[in-house]
Amino acid sequence: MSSERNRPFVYRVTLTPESLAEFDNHIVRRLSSMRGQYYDQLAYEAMLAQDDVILYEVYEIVRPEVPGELMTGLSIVHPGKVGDEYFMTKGHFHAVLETAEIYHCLRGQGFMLMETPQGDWAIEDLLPGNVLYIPPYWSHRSINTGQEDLVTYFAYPGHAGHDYGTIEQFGFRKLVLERNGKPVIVDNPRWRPPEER
Ligand code: PAN
Ligand code: ZN
Repeated sequence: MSSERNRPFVYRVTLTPESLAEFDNHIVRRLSSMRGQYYDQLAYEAMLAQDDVILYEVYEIVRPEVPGELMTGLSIVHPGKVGDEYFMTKGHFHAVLETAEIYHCLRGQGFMLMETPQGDWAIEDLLPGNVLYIPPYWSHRSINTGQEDLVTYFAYPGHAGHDYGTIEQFGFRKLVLERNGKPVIVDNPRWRPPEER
């Protein structure tokens, strides 16, 4: 395949088993890889004792990690909650902060939570048909608030890289929780402003 990939190529995002088999990488993130990330740690441990469920999956078309290339693929966050906090991705800054990303929502419903190193934050709807443009410097986490898979198509620069450490340590400034059957945005008690870190 790789030699063919120095020429234009097509792949599909139809989510059929055949189309998913066209991707180079399939990354599976389970509950056990998110220790410390959900605010209700008792709910987390109780759930993990039952089953190490799959929270989300990523299908990637791998390209050289250099400026000028694009990393593209599908992100699929499954429906569910840990306590009253919705299933979500780990979230990250790009290692090269000066790199943007686009997400095109194909299915499901949810949010993208975003934050800058200075602590500015934003949240946008992920709904079918929406294209979200994430400018350079904004970390991002997708959150599934619906009853079905939240499927997004992403594209970002080949050299962007991923920095998970800051988010692992402090989380995002906000949490998205379910209250009376609806998503609400609340402060994350674990978060600290940059000057206090
Ligand atoms: C996406 C994400 C994907 C999984 O490809 O990597 O949605 O989220 P985490 O990487 O936070 O686990 C992307 O934003 N790449 O840069
Ligand atoms: Zn990214």
